[in-house]
Formats: sequence, C-alpha cells, structure tokens
Amino acid sequence: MHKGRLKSKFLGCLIGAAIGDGLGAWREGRRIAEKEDIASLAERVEELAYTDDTHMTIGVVESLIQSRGFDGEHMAQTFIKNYETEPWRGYGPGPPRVFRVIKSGEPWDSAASKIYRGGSFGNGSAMRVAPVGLLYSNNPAKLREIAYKSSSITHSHELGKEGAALQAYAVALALNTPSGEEIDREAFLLKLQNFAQTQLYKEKIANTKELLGEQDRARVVAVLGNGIEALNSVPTAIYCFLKQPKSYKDSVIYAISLGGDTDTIASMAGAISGAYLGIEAIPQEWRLKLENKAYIEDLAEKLWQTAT
Ligand code: F2R
Ligand code: MG
Ligand code: MG
Repeated sequence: MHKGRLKSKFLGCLIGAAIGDGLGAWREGRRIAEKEDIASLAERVEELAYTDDTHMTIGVVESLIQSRGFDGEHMAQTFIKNYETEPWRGYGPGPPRVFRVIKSGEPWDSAASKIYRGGSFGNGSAMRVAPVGLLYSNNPAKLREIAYKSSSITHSHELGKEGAALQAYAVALALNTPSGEEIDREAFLLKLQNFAQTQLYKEKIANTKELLGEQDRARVVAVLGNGIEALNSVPTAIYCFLKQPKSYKDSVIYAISLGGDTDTIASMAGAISGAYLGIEAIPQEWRLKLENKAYIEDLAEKLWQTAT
C-alpha cells in the first residue's frame, strides 16, 4: 500500500476512535435512540471531549512509540502517569485499583489478577487496543501476543484478552483492505471467527453474520449486547462497522443509537471504520470539534513512522 494512504488510515483509526468516544460519551448508559437524534446531537455539541477510552489509547500509542514496540512495564507506568494527571476521564472501577496494586510493588503482569476473580473481562483493554492492530497488522500471531500482553496489565480474564485481540485484528483487517475495495463482509467475519480462540466469541461472530440484514435494533442489542463486558461490546462494534462499511459517520451514529456503553462501542467501531476508510472519510466538522486533535494526529503520525 502507498505510504501516504497508510498514513491516512493510521490517522483515520486514531482520530476515528477518539471522535466515536467523544460523541458516544454524551449517551453512555442510555437507551436505544433514533439515529436522527444522534445526528442532531453531533451537530449541536461544540466540543468532542474524550473519556478513558481515548485517554488509555493515547497511553498505548505513547508507550509503543517511546519503546519502539511493546514493553509491559513501560506501558503500565504510562497508564499510571496519565491517570494521575487526569483521573477525571471516567475510568472504569478496575484500572485505578490495578494502578494502586502496581504502585505497591506488584509486577505489571500479575497485578490485574488481584482485583477480580479470574481478572477483569470489562471492555477496557479492547477499547484502547487499536494502536496494537495498526502496528502489528502484518503479523496476526504477534498481534495476538501483544494484544493479550497489553490487556493483561489491567484485564487478565480470558474474555478480556480475547476481546482485545479480536478488536485489534478487526483494525488490522480494515487497515489492510484498500478503501477503494469493497469489504467482503462474510470473508471479514470468517477471518475473525477463525482467529477467535474462545467458543463464546466464535458464537457471537456467527450471530453477527446472521444479523447483517436486521433492521430491529432492539434485536441486535438482545443478541449481541451493548454492555461494559468485552463479550457484549467488541462483536457489537465490529457489527456496527460492517452494517455500513462505506460510511464512518453512519457506523458511529448507528453504534451510539444502540445505547448502553456508547462511548466505547462507538470508539471501537470508529477505529475500525477509520482504519478502512482513512481520515478523509471522517466529517471535517466533527474533526474540528475533537479535543486535543493535534496531539492525537501527531501520535498517529509517529506510530505510522514506527510501523513503516
Ligand atoms: N466508567 C465508565 N462509565 C461510567 C460512567 C462514567 C461517567 N460518565 C463519568 O464521567 O464518571 N466507562 C468506562 O468504563 C468502561 C471500561 O471499564 P473497564 O476499564 O473494563 O473497567 P473494569 O472495572 O475492569 O470492568 C468493568 C466492569 O465489568 C464487570 N466485571 C469485569 N470483570 C469482572 C469479573 N471477573 N467478575 C465480575 N464482574 C466483572 C464489573 O462490573 C466491572 O466494573 C468503558 O465503558 C469506559 O468508557
Ligand atoms: Mg469511556
Ligand atoms: Mg464506555
């Protein structure tokens, strides 16, 4: 792929994720809404301020760039430093507790197992994993390894790690598909299904395929979920992208219209869509409203340089 095109896709992924988060944050925890109402919300809001989803994604990129690849101790310390600077970003309950355990001396790769039985299966490691999908897009085995390790810092449950790996792989597949080429939705899902190592995710992805033509959003939520757990949000985000792969705007609006964990599902859908379509596909009026846009663009460019 031409280097300039690839850069546009890196930018599209990270800016797309941050905008999905910033817009979805207005509806987190709410019910299903009309798509027109979400579109009108997007017009009304003056600033798209991001939450923990983007704040942690920034931490992942900063660490990958500075370490020129994955370094678990460095990434954990980056998360802690960023959290302590801006603890008000709407973090889930787990990560701040893990940070305290690490600060008390526990190693980065065992602290997370201390806070929930079997570790956390929240979507907090999937929501921040897009940079891993970008950096390791040409090596699925390495992508899985790094997605698992980066998840383990805060989310060590099998379903948390697998959700992160699937989201990273969806970003990689989108990145590697030229934006001028139509997405073969069934082939995309088949690759994800073969990549998944957990039966529960394989089943969710099979359900995703069955729902591609579904018009009833309540049924989509009933089958795929819209919750805070990785299993009930990663397949949903992938679905939101595949439902309207040619439009970033429609994917994000649709994701938010499903209600529930809207910032996170819209952020993950936005990351996949942006990685496929590139930065030009994201409405300029949305981009202009994004908090810290210049810094996120700078990180995307540096990650692209690291990758190329
Ligand atoms: N925190 C929020 N939203 C709350 C409202 C924010 C408000 N707007 C504000 O401004 O303050 N959203 C963010 O949190 C989610 C990511 O959470 P994360 O990082 O995964 O947290 P955690 O605690 O690890 O897991 C989330 C919940 O899942 C359940 N759970 C996980 N593992 C479990 C286990 N082994 N056993 C039982 N339950 C488990 C728990 O209920 C956890 O609290 C994103 O939505 C992000 O936007
Ligand atoms: Mg959030
Ligand atoms: Mg959320």
